[in-house]
Amino acid sequence: MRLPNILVLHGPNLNLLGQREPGVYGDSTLADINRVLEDDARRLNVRLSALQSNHEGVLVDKIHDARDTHDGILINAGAYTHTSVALRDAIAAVNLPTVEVHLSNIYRREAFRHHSYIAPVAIGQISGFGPDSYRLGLHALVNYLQRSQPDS
Ligand code: CA2
Repeated sequence: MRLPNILVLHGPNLNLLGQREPGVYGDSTLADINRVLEDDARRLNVRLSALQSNHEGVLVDKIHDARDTHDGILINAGAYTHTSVALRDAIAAVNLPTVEVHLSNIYRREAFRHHSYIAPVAIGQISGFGPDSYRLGLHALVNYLQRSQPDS
């Protein structure tokens, strides 16, 4: 039986985490977040690969490729959350269980951040817990996969 394989996607500007605006996004770097997720993945007995891109098309291509290689997607689409029909269509097209996460609570922020194009095609959304949003999202996604594919 092969282990479930999770794709973690980080969208634009998240490469700057820990280097700018610690008041909004905290002081963890993206490498810190990926390291914690990799530790959690080992404990949860799943495989995990992570990618950050500032380019919408790169993220779309990665989602398409995931159709044949991955079982679920954990995504912080960054600002593309609020703008990208292309990312939403890609997630809908591959039909992989997807959890949307945000470091900040997008509903406590500017009105333009309150709408997500991703949310309607995600199985759920976690927002506002800093790096723990990713960890909670990973646990939720793995639980979902175990419930839907109990023998894998
Ligand atoms: O809270 C989140 O995780 C967001 O997805 C972060 C996005 C923002 O556009 C969303 O509304 C909510 C922005 C990521 C930018 O990351 C930075 C990190 C350090 C310095 C500047 C930006």
